[in-house]
Parts: sequence; C-alpha cells; structure tokens
Amino acid sequence: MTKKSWDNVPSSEITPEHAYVNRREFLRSAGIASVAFTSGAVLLPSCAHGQQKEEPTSYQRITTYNNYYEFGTGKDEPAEESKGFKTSPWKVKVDGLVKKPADYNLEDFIKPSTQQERVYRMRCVEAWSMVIPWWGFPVSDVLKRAEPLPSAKYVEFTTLLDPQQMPGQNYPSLKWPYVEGLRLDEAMHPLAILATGIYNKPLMPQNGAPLRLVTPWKYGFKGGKSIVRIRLTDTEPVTSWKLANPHEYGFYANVNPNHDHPRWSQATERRVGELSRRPTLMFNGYPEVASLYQGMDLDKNY
Ligand SMILES: Nc1nc2c(c(=O)[nH]1)N[C@H]1C(S)=C(S)[C@@H](COP(=O)(O)O)O[C@H]1N2
Ligand SMILES: [Mo]
Repeated sequence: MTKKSWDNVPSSEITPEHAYVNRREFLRSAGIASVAFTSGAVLLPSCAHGQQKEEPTSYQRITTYNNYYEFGTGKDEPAEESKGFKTSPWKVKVDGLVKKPADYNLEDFIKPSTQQERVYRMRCVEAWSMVIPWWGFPVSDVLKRAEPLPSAKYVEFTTLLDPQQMPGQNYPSLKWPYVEGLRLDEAMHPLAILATGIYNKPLMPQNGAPLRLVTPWKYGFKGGKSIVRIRLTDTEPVTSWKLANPHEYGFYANVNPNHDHPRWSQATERRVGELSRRPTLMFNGYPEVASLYQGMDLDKNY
C-alpha cells in the first residue's frame, strides 16, 4: 500500500489552509534537510474489524482541541496560550541506564531517513478520539542508538519545565514537569513513535512541538509533549497523571473498553467532529501489541 490515506479525504474536510505543503518545504521549515524520501506510510488497516476506512480529523480540529495543561486546562487554551512558544534551539537529553548517554541538539537527534507518515487513531481517556496523520520516527531508533544496559526496564519521557513560557506550570494542576513512561519493550514496539509533524507540517506548539511521544494503542495522556529528556530506568517511572490520581490514570493506560474509568464508561467514544458515538476497540484497534501484555490482567493493570 503506497497511497496515502488522506488522498481519500473528502474535499469538505480539506481547506486550502491545511493542504499539504510540499515535503521538501516542510522539512526545510522543520530544520531537517536532505532527506531520502520513502513512501512507507503506515496506514490504518482499511478493513480492520469490518470498519470502513477512517478519515483523518481536520487539521483545524487537531490544532484547536487540545490537552496541554502547561498552557491551560481548557481545550481551546493551548492553541492560544502557546503562541510564540520557542522550539528552537531545542535540546534532548538521553540518559539513565544506557551505554551511550548524550545531549543532542534536535537536528542531531532526529535521523531524517527514518521519518515516516503514520495515520493513527488517538483515544483520549475523556472518551473522545481523533485520527491524526503524524510525521515521525520510531522511539526504538533513539533507544538503539543509546544502547540500553541489560538492567534497563522502563523509559521515562519528560516535558520541558519553563514556567515563564508555560503559564500553566505556575499552577498545581499536575506535578511539573510532566512525566510519562513506558516499559522498555512497549517503547521498542514499532507503533511507538516520536512525532515531529502533523499533515506534513511541523508540529504546532499545542500538539507538542518540536518533539512528542505517540503510542496509539494507549490513552492520549501517554503522549508526553515537548520532550526534553528520555531516561532509561529499572523502576517504573512516576508519571504525572498517576501521581495526580492513581485510581483514574494507571501506568499502562492501554485503551481497554472493558475497564471503566471510575467516573464514566470507556466502552464507546466520540470522534471529534462527529455526533454519534462508536464502540471503542481493545488496544484502540491495534491488536498487534497484545503480545506485550500476555499473562497480565489488563483490568488490574489499567
Ligand atoms: N506535557 C503534556 N503532554 C500531554 C498533556 C499535557 O497536559 N501536558 N496532555 C495529554 C493528554 S491527556 C492528551 S489526550 C494528549 C492530547 O494531544 P493533542 O492535544 O495533540 O491531541 O496529550 C497528552 N500529552
Ligand atoms: Mo487525554
């Protein structure tokens, strides 16, 4: 399959504003030059679970309906409050239980040859969802380069701490900086990516520019934004949401329609921009990750 799924998006969903810029221009503006382009787009399985091909959510909605508490807790606040957020220069530290810890400049951190388009279903714990055409590269690239030590079991992802630029960090809505984590084998799964763009444009600050974690089989809160540090550990990372409320936000955060959120059902979801609800799929419709959880009770490990 080489045809991009968004070639099939009805024109009503596309406005000139988010027509694709050509890739060379995108990469230049993202500061990533001289890339060998591959056509390795990862598509939503078109007939998975008897569902119809799913349309990506409009760029307008993806960039104006956000969760990013550093810029406010309202859905419309991040787009407004993150205007002017400085994403360059940007440094990323990779450390902890690795043979080759390093401090990178973003340009050195991203290996252009492994960047790809991947259209992923995204499901928020609040029971809304979107389909987002990401541009990014596997987390495993970074981990392999760092050479994890045998003792490494988890990966911790930390967002920038900068209360001057991030007004929400002056309030105790979460423990700052925002921290998320994965088990090392989850982070190594090819579906787990670090995203740098959406719809072939560089990420907007509200979506986590310049670098953001995406794990499509998990609830959206796993996708830490504006990442500055990736640390390998032998103990489970203490994540911001789990600290805030361990009964509502477990470490695993796998999309599991059979495990209710304490305050509402997770059995169905509403695609942002649509009226009717649809059934939520186990692992958000990515059954290829199931082997990572063999033998685990996913009702207890929510
Ligand atoms: N640093 C940081 N990352 C974050 C959040 C946040 O508040 N701060 N919210 C999370 C939640 S709850 C969701 S649903 C997704 C939303 O991503 P989007 O706004 O790009 O759709 O970002 C996640 N990453
Ligand atoms: Mo979320």
